[in-house]
Amino acid sequence: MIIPSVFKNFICLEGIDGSGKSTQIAALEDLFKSKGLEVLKIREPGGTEISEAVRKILLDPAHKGKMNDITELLLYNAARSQLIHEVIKPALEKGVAVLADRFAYSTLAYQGYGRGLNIDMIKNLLRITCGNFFPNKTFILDIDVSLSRERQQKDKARGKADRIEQEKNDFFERVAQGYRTIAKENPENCILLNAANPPEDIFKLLAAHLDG
Ligand code: Z5A
Repeated sequence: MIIPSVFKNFICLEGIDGSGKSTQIAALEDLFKSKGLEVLKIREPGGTEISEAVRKILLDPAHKGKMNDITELLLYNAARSQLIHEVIKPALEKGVAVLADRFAYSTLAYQGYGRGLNIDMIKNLLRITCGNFFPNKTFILDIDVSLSRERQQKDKARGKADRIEQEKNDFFERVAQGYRTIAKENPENCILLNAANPPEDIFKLLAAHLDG
């Protein structure tokens, strides 16, 4: 674990694009609400005026081939820092459950394993960015790159691919493998789920882990 987690109801979903994070978060939101909990859904990068502005810079296809890897790393963390201080911290301190579509492990997977930046340097940066705020449980949706691509193509509602989505398959292979490594190295707070299964089956497993 990069940072010991303090808040029980801070849950994160991770995985490559199209692995089904949003689908599982919607089901998780229904479950939490049915238990009478107040729920806040967030997605990274984004969630505040400043973080959304940073998101635009990060994902703009016009910046393809121009953005330096360290610039990218710092921008993701700048967006995250703002989101933590403006939104996540006040919510958790009020007892609201926070459901995150991506958090710090995305940076380790994409900028660390995907781009090849130094893993220990990224972990140190994440400690600075996150302070005490780290998910209590992270569910990593594990999917083959080919299946994730298939799902994206079927998704007619999607517009033009963003800067990160335009990366080649070998980048996403490294990211997917990185997520498996993260799950293996952090068994106390990471659960790897097979995202090729039907959404209802994935959710049953996910919900069972919440009780444990
Ligand atoms: N990024 C980074 O590099 N570093 C960082 O620190 C952070 C992020 C925080 C943000 O993308 C990009 O930034 C992301 C990583 C990078 N880039 N990539 N690639 P985003 O926010 O725009 O989008 P996303 O998070 O990557 O993914 P998404 O499009 O929202 O996908 P998803 O939430 O994982 O999947 P979904 O929308 O739930 O499902 C996709 C489709 O599959 C949809 O049609 C579903 O109906 C279907 N689906 C879902 N589950 C299933 C199952 N189980 N079976 C069959 N079909 C399914």
